[in-house]
Amino acid sequence: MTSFPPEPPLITIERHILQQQGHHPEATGRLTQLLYDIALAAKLIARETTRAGIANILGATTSENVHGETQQKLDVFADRVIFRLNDHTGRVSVMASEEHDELLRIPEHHKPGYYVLIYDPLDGSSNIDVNAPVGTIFAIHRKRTPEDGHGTVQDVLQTGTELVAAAYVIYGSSTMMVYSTGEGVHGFTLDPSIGEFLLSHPNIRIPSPPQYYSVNHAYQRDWGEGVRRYVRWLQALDDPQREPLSHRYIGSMIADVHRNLLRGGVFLYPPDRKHPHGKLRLTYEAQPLAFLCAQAGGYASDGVGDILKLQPRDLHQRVPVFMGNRELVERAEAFIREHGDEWVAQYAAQR
Ligand code: P6P
Repeated sequence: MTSFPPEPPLITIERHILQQQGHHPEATGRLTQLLYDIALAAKLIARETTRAGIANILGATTSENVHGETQQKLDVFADRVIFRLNDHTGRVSVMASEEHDELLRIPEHHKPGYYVLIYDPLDGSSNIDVNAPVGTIFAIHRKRTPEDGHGTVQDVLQTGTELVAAAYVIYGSSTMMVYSTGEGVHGFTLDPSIGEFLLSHPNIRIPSPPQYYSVNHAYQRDWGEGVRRYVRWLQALDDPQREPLSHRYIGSMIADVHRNLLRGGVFLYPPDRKHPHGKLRLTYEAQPLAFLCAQAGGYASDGVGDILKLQPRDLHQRVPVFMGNRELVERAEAFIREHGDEWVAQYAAQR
C-alpha cells in the first residue's frame, strides 16, 4: 500500500472559508461571500504588484493621502479595487480606508449590508519601488447600529475583541493570504497560473523559542528607558550566557509580522520623541494584526495592555505596537513597568 508524506489538504481558500462557515449552522453565508470578495481583491492587487514596473504603475502619483504621504499609484489602485468589489454587494454597510480621511459610504443606488470593512490597501507602499514586500490588511466588524441602513462611525470604532474576522495579504516572493474568523489562522499561497489561493500554512501557531526581533534602531536615541532596556535584553547585551535574538526589520509591517508569525519573534514600533503614540494605526493595522497574532497563540500590546481591548476614538489614531510571542511581549510590558518609560507614560496618560 503506497502512503504519501503528510501535506496540507489540497484546498482553495474559498472551499476553506466555506468549511469554516459549516461550523456555524446559524451562518447566513454573508461573511463567507465577503471573504470571497476579499480574496478576489487580493488576486487583482497581486496581479498589479507583480507587474508594477511593466504596467508603468510604479512610482508615486502627484496626490497625497490624508496623512500627507505621497500616494503610490499601486496604493490608489488597491484602494479603488477593494471599494469597488464591496460597494454593491449588499454585504457591507460602510467602509473605511487608510487612504481616506472620512468613512466610505455605500453609494445610494446600492443596499448597505451587515458588515463593516476597514482596510489598509497597501501597507509599506514606500517599499514598492525597491521591490520589497508590501501588504493589504483587512478588518471585519459586525454593524452595531440597527441592522438596516448605512454604517456609522460607531460601527467602525469598535474594540479588536469585537472583530469577526481579519486578514492580510503579503505580496512578496509569493503572494500569500492569511486569515482568521476566530477559528485559528490559516495561510494560502497564490498559484497565479490558475488564479487560486491554495492552503499552504494550516493552523499557524507562533513557534517558541522565538528567533527574531524587529524594530527600527534609527530611533534608538529617542526611546524611553523601558524600551531601551527591553531592546538591550532582546540583544542579550548584558547576559553573555543567553543567545540574542536575530534582528530583522524590512520597514513593511506585514512582512515583519508575517516572518515573526511563522518563525517566532516580536515586532515593535514603540512611542518615542518623534512618534509619541507610535506610528502605526489602531483600526486598520494594529487591531487586525493583533487579532491574527492572538489567534496564532501570540499577544499584542501597546506597552501597557492588550491592543484588542483598546476602544478607538478616531479612525486614524496611532498606537504603540509590541506584537509576537506572548512571553516576549509581556517582557516588554514588564520592562516598561519596572523602569518606567517617558514616552509610554505620556501615551498612557491619554489612553
Ligand atoms: P519606519 C510602512 O510605511 C509602515 O507603515 C509599516 O508598514 C512599517 O512597519 C513602518 O511604517 C516603518 O516605519 O519609521 O521604520 O520607516
